[in-house]
Amino acid sequence: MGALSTAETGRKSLSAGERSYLHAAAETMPREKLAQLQFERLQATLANAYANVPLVHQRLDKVGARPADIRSLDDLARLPFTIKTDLRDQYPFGLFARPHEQLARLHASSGTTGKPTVVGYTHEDIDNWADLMARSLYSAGVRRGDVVHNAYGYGLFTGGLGAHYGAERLGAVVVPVSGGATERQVGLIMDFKARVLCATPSYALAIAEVAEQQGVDLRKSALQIGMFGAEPWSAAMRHEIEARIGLKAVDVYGLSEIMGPGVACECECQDGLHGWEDHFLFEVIDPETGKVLPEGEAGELVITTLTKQALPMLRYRTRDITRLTTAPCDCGRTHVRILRITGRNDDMLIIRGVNVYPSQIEAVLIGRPNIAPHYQLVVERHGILDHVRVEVEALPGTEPALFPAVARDVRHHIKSMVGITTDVTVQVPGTVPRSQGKAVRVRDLRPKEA
Ligand code: DLL
Repeated sequence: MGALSTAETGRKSLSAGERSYLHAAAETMPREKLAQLQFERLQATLANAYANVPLVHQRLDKVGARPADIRSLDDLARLPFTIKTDLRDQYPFGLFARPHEQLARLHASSGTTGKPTVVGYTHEDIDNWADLMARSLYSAGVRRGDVVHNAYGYGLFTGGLGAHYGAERLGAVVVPVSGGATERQVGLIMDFKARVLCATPSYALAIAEVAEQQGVDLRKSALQIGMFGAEPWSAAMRHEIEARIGLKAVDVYGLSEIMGPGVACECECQDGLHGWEDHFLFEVIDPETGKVLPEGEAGELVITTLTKQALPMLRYRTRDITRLTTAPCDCGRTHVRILRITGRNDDMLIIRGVNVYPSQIEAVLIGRPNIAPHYQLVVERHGILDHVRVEVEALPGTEPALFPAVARDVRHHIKSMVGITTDVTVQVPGTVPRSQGKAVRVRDLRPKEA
């Protein structure tokens, strides 16, 4: 699973006495006991969804998998998948299993194409979410009394409020800055002595850049832990951020359809993200055939919620590509680990037959001489073939006369490491738009299918 060496991370391996958990009984539960708990909770979830969500009722009837027919976790594969368009088709509240009187909150995706995806929570759902995000923060090393600078966007996006409630639940001190006004963020991080930075990896990098421009050395700040997620990021990006800010960058995963941030998170071992199995069931399927893949094989992550009341999700196809392992983790947690998410199915580019995720190109760009870690991929159609142009920035101070040679070097390395031919344009610093949340990595200029 590509564990980081202790030399790279600066950590020593854990002794038994150093292992610590927020919810020890739940996090270290023997796997057989965990499976039993999951099955009980799955039955309750099925009963809830079957009784209260007409679409689920119809679908389970149709395939002959009513709640009573599901007798063990092995029967999970008999349940139909839920997909993103189900939420859109049932806009806004069609998949909700609770009336408004029992709801506490709604969140929604921005919905750049078509209708947004709306998700809802009861008070108990919000409570569980706070617990799981607190658990995630704790497993990453965050503790009571830590100042948590929360630069995830507040609002309909689940990042801001999700991290906020989790940090408060843990007993940390939250600074609810949200994204934007980056100069001010740098000042607040320094003045309030934040130990923890919550942000998308691309926004963390934007903060680092602005700090450098202001002459502020974040490596000398109190920051020690970054809780980064909400978008794919490469291992190279992790090292870049760690070097520029001087903290340990921790990967946290989640999605609004399932809950929000805190569905899975790295522990101090940083060898995959523990998916919190007392609240979710994780499967990996072949995205083409829908067949469940054996542990360790790469495919699409599918998640079933086990405790969600307002929006129970059965076998939700996340479109995120990863692998699972239940091999013991040095931290002593027994919960499954998902490997770093390489990318989303929807973001995959097929360039002359080669499947490519933006994060693979990112991994090549970061660390190449004279290149800054700011890039966009422009996809165009040339005749019948798709073509990628990589727009990347030169490091500040690089002579413009060198740009063509730098572009040739990058092009060569993308070809040899990713296997695709690209055009590379090296641009002056500051030309690639900086993100304040999820970075836009791909500009797709291909004609839309009629
Ligand atoms: O991004 C929730 C979140 C907020 C997670 C803050 C982590 C931190 P959505 O906006 O619904 O929810 O987007 C979910 O973002 O399906 C993945 O494609 C991607 N994603 C989330 N976390 C990671 C991660 C939030 N750690 C979608 N690595 C997911 C890679 C991630 N991709």
